[in-house]
Amino acid sequence: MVLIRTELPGRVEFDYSSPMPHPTLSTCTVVFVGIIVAVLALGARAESDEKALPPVEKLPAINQLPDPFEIGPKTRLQTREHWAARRAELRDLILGYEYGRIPTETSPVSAQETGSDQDAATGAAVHQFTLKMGPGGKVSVPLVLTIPAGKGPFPIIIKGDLCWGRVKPLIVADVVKRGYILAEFDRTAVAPDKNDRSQGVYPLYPGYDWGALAAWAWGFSRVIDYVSTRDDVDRAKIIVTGHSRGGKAALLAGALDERVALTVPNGSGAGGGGCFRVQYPLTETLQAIDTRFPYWFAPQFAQFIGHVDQLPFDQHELRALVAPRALFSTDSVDDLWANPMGTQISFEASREVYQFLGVPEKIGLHYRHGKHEQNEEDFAALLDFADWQLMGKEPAQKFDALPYPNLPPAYKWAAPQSAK
Ligand code: GTR
Repeated sequence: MVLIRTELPGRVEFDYSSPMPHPTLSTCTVVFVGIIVAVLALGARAESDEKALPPVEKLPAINQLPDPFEIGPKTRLQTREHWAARRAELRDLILGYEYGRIPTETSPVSAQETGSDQDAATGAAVHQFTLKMGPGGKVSVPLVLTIPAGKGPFPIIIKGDLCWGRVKPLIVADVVKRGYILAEFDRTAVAPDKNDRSQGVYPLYPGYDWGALAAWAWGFSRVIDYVSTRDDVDRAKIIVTGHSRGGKAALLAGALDERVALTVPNGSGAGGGGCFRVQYPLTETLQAIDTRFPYWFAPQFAQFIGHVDQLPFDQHELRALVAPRALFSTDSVDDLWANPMGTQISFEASREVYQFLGVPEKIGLHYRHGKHEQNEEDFAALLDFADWQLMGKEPAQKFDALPYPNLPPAYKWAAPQSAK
């Protein structure tokens, strides 16, 4: 791949026009040397990255949802084989400006069982653990596994919102009856939900600019490290979910960790599944969220307050990082603060990437009425979508019904037709 210079970060990084050769014995050596050079270059890049991202005043205004296929002036991505490189660029851009950089983790995760029980209603086994994660196992994170009776391995739903209490018994019963393990962990033990970097994982990685959403996403990945070692878990069927700020974290986790088969943010809105550029009355703006919760994001995100048009990406491109893996968002039309309209638009825009990759059915959405919560109906929809996508069961409902069929368009582009 040839690196070429660009003024627009993230939009022209690689020369996508060069065909990718299929490796043969003779090209293997070249590929090996190439990998070494790339690894060294990546190291150098990690150090210079912070300087490499231009400040907001150097960024052009983009008055629509940015085109994820645009890789240079009048140049668009044409072939699927180049998506991986484009995805990596978008990931670096989104982490660099919005969530902050996340350390690569190599420390093992260990689990200490602290108690166990049996759920009388369902016969499910309930096990409590403390997970020890991070360098030296210094971060202790509570985890509760509810495991259906019977023979696994089972698909698993991981939710990070234990800080708000266990999922309601009715929902747990539905989850285990349908043959899924429920894994609930406390993301706030990974990083506190307040402006305090002296606790959780932060002190173990000085010099990283990540905010709480990125740290929570890191926590999801550490839970995956652990559950992947269990014989009762089907590693090909890992689902991450969460509500609101927990939904934003689940979406980021699913976007980054390719072990996740299905990502389900609920009511995630700003900084989650809804676009920053598409705002309706009473929805949470970039300014509102980054003023109240600056510690959820990287410090450099604040420069986009009042300059949202200069954000070189929008949340549909975070969603697109999940592709071609399954993505399903659940929301309420009454939950205006979580930007239900902007979430529909973000869904439609990110579906273009799924379309491009030939898997439009792998992205879905579900809207209900009612308050800001992840309730029985949201979980029932999650399970229906998961049954379809991961278990091959014909769905009883459709997952592409748009609650707002007449919203004005927010972007003029579409997936390139010639995708192959
Ligand atoms: C709100 C915040 C939202 C959402 C919500 C929640 O105060 O503005 O972005 O995260 O909290 O987590 O319940």
